[in-house]
Amino acid sequence: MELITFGESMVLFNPGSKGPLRYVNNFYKTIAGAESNVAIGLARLGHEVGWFSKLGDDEFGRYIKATIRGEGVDVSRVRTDPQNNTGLIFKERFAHVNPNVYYYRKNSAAANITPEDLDEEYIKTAKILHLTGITPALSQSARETVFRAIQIAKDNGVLVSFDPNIRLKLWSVNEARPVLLKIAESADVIFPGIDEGKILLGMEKPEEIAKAFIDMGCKIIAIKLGKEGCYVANKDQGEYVAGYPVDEVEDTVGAGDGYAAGFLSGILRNLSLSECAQYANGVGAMATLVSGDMEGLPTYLQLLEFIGKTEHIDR
Ligand code: KDG
Repeated sequence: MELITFGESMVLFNPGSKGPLRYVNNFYKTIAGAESNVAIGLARLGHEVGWFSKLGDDEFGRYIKATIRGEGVDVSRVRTDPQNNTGLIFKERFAHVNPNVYYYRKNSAAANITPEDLDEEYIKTAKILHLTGITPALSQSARETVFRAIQIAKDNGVLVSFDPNIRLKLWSVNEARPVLLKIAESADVIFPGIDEGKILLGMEKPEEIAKAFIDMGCKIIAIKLGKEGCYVANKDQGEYVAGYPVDEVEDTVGAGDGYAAGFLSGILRNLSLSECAQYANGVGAMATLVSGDMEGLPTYLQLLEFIGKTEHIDR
């Protein structure tokens, strides 16, 4: 595998209309999950990727597994939990703000993941292990699983990639900060949003945030700046890379995962820091054009067309 990731995926009920959920009568069923979004993004870009989690022994769990498998992601290490349900998430859309999400995932099957659910041999085969800050927010055992996976990666020369993905509906800032900083210290590549830099480090300037993470031991820092693009740095250089403007944003949820998938594809293709950032900005922008957390993630050809590296032929 080029990349392995794990974390909770949920069945997402996406509303068929905007407005408060109590007035919404139609939903369509799809899937959500930061880590599976990244895995699907990379698979569409042509990479060999594995994702795993613990799913309930229920129809929703079977649906998630089949969907992710259908995207070409290896799901051979997914575990089933006969005792607990697959988590659910509802989205609520408004015209003027980012969508709200409502989680129904407390004590879900994925929250019951433990270090014993890790297949050490499998993780060892990867070039990159990708983690997010959502998993350690789920439960104490999920947190322990993240740290055990990091240990396996570190012992076997697997690059650790980390998206802090702070979710304040799952834990408080005071609970999250020390845990996420501890993971950041082990990360080789980190993808903080600019707001997350502020929450984690109390800093606002991308250059300062990048330096703080480099001083912690991170090798590549890619700071997401929304539609402005990103600031990327390593110990020798730092630069702003402009985003790709889009006319009609459909759904911002999942854009950060698209960004990570684009960047990691660049790393797997041995591209320069600025090329990785262009891929990341491109995939992140494309993810916002389609409703749903992963539906808008492009194929490699679609990405190259979008960022102007090849021509689009439509007929
Ligand atoms: O990054 C997008 C994810 O946040 C979304 O797909 C759902 O994983 C999810 C979460 O926990 O919020």
